[in-house]
Amino acid sequence: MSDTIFAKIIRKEIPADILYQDDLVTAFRDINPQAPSHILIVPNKPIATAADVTEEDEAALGRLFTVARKLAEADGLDQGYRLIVNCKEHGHQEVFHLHMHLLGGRPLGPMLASSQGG
Ligand code: DGP
Repeated sequence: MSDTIFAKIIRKEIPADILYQDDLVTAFRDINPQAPSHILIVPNKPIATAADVTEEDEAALGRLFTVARKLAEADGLDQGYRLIVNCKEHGHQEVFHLHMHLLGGRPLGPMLASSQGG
């Protein structure tokens, strides 16, 4: 797959507010925050979308959740938060390097806008 902006952030070739990095995942603040806390947690391996995951990715994908929990605690999100993974066009995915959004710091409302229907 082609390189993405997130691959460059993981390799520290372009700046980002990196909060956490280990052998499997990297976490950094979203450049266009939709809530007081808006963090992206990404596998270091460039998996394009949620539709491309395989069993060999399970360790990194599990790590997304434990890092999300730690970063939520660090940001004081004790009243709760939302974890989102957008997938391809209908999921409104913009960066094709799988990532988990961690959003919190205010009531986030229903998951989808009701006017968009089912
Ligand atoms: P998605 O629609 O799920 O693919 O979300 C992509 C997110 O990535 C979006 O919330 C904005 C964020 N983003 C895009 N480019 C950059 C960047 O260069 N730096 C950072 N920190 N975030 C970015």
